[in-house]
Amino acid sequence: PQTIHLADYRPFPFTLGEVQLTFRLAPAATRVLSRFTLAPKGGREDLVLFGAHLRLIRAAVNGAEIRAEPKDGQIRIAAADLPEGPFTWEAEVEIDPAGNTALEGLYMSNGMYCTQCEAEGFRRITFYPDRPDVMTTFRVRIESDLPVLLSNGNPVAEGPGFAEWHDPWPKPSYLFALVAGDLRAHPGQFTTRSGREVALNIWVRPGDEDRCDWALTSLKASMRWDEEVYGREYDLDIFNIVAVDDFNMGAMENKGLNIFNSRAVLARADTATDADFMRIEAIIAHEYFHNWTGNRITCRDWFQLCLKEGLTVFRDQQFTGDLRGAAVKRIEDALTLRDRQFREDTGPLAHPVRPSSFVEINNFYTATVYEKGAELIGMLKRLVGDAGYKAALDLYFTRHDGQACTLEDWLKVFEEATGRDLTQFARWYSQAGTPRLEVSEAWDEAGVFTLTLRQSQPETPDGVEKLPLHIPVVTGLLNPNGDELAPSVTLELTETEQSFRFEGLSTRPIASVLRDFSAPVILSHRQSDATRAFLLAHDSDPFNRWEAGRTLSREVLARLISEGTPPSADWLAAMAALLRDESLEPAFRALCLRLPGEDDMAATLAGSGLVPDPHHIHRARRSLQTTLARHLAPQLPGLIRAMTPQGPYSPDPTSTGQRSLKNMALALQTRLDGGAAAQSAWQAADNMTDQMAALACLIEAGCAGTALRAFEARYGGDRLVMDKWFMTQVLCAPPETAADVAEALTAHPKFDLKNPNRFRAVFGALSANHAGFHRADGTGYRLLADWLLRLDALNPQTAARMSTAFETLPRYDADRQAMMREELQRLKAAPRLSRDLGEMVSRMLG
Ligand code: HT7
Ligand code: ZN
Repeated sequence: PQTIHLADYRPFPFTLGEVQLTFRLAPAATRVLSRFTLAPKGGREDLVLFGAHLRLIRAAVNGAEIRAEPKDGQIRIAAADLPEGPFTWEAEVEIDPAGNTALEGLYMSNGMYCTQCEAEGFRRITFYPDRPDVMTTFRVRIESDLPVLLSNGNPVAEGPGFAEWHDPWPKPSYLFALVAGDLRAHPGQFTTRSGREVALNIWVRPGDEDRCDWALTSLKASMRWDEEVYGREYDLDIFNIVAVDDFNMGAMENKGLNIFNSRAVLARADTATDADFMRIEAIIAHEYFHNWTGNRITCRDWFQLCLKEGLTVFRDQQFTGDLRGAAVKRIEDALTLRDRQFREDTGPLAHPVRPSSFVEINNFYTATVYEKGAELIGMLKRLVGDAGYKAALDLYFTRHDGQACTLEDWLKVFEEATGRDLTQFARWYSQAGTPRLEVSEAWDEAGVFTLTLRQSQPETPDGVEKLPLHIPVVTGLLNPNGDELAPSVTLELTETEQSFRFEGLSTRPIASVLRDFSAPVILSHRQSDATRAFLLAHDSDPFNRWEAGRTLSREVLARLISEGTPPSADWLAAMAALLRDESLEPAFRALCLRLPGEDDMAATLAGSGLVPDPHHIHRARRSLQTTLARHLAPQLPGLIRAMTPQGPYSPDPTSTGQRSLKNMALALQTRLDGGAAAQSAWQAADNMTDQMAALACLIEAGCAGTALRAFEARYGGDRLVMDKWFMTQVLCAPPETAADVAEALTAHPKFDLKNPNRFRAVFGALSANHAGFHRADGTGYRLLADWLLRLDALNPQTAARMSTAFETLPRYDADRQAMMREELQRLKAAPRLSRDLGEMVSRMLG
């Protein structure tokens, strides 16, 4: 397969006029008629139009039929065969939405037509310059007897069997969308700050109308927030959201017609958990925010993906922080970053935030592009300050509206708006790998405290030479009595090693470094347990307060794993004190109580040169939980009672935080009573959050048979809730049986290989069950590889994404590595392996 390189970028040599599309919908034989003008930008060049899985019926230039030969996914018409000036291109193609299981292009889901065009799905709809830097307006006619016919922009005409839409905003083809089906609207309305009346609709399948309220509330909150915080208004008369069951990712920001995985839209107290409600709120916001950061200003080419994704993730994180509390949000984001992005960055799939080559772009919708991309925006904001950030964003929106941009354009607006030189900062975009930041301290009795910061960059598979990065390190100093000595400062580390002096101090301070997780680095700062406990009790920076506790817990667990050392009384006392401290938000206390996960511990051990044993880690973590539970036993029942919100279910931040602390306490209690409290919680649960928490405890306690049967009987017909039923059984299964449970579930009549949510429920859970997936006999590896092969034949994108379960291969012992390699080799050798999965497997094999 061909590798695409950033360095090979060439502008498209023609300017496009408005695109006219007519769709004559039929499940297995939809006709698509396209028509647009092309004007050479100067010079004479071949015309290249991409197309895949299309049956060409007819093509014409300036009305005259031509013989076009599709070859290797494109039609090329030699410059000599084209008119000299502007000309019109027309084509008619036939496509098969019902047979499209890849869920890219136009496909069918439960009798409904829908599209997914990012990144290169439009070429499965018609021949087109399917690249993000070709922007134009679209006029669309849909012919079908289905009652609801939607496309981008504003509706312009409708009648029996047809509808017409016009999108006045120039857009690239990846933002095109079409939906047709028997759908019901949950309507709403929004008035923009300049007085534009916008009709809002959440479109769902009949029966799902009562699960749309939360999505609509979240949408309105997002629209208001973007006006207030970024000064960005919505720009059409209508905004439609459609829920689809079969979908490869979370959602898609098509102009004026967002298409969502139904799990990222539908929620009701009895079907969705707090985590679901929060995820929906964040994804609705994310897709809506793309209207400006992605749609009005898009990417020149797919190497610039983080330009829209990093920025939009940063914006949705800010939104959630404003709505739900910035401290807890920052901790959750750091946890996600470390779990997913650090994991990617330390393995064979490491790549820079702006990659320089790819085989299949769908493989680069990664934690690095999204989450690390967002961290880079956060660092920029920190370096230029809030006012500088605002000035830069205002300049970005005015200068680049309607354009397809690069990261150079983005950094330039920051340089011009703030006068800062970002040449060194730009290295963050091209250097893969998680930097390490070592901190050492010196104190001299003359009252000078010196912090020495040293950065190092790991080697990564691309072999790129690493240069020092520009790292903002927010730092505070505390007095031994716990008071702050001065406001936090941002130390700017630009050399490999730099020392920063703090003078005129009367006593040796306690340093709180990398506050608010001000850079995506691995911090190594040798501090005693007593110092960490002090910071856990006193740090005014909530992130570092949590981080001190986290580091303590990680070290306690690491010592238990590697030396069998039981936890110190100090750690147990610190945890108990924290739990009792009612001045702390419940959500924060729950986060502090959460022990590092098994995968996290495997990464920690591997990072210190040890070979992690998944079973040993599992046993040690369980035993630490039990010890902690015993120590906290007197507090647990009271906490479970006190943290049960009264009144009807609400996903507000306070109730959500209370439930998370309550269910954390329930999990600990289960370590002591074998599931008795969980049994009562299961009976009493009046919402899905509590139900799922109790069910997980019952499975872990080995007494969930009745509950699982009752759950299935009650929710058997509910797709999204049944995903939870599939997922939780595998996730919470003991390591010895997780793969068997997963395999048995694939024989369940409701297991559906064509539905990515269901596949992810079973196999995402298997790879997340760390010790279960890494079972010593290799059954976890084999089962996943078997099913990846089956899925790849239908849906390469999701198969490739799920294959990342193997990305941690280099961490483990020789036997496990050999077994993982064997499975990857087996995949690689499979006939008809997709380009998507093929690229991932090759990269993981190195
Ligand atoms: N921009 C979108 C990324 C995307 C996608 C979404 C759904 C299905 C397939 C997809 N391929 C790429 C989603 C986002 O980041 O908002
Ligand atoms: Zn996005």
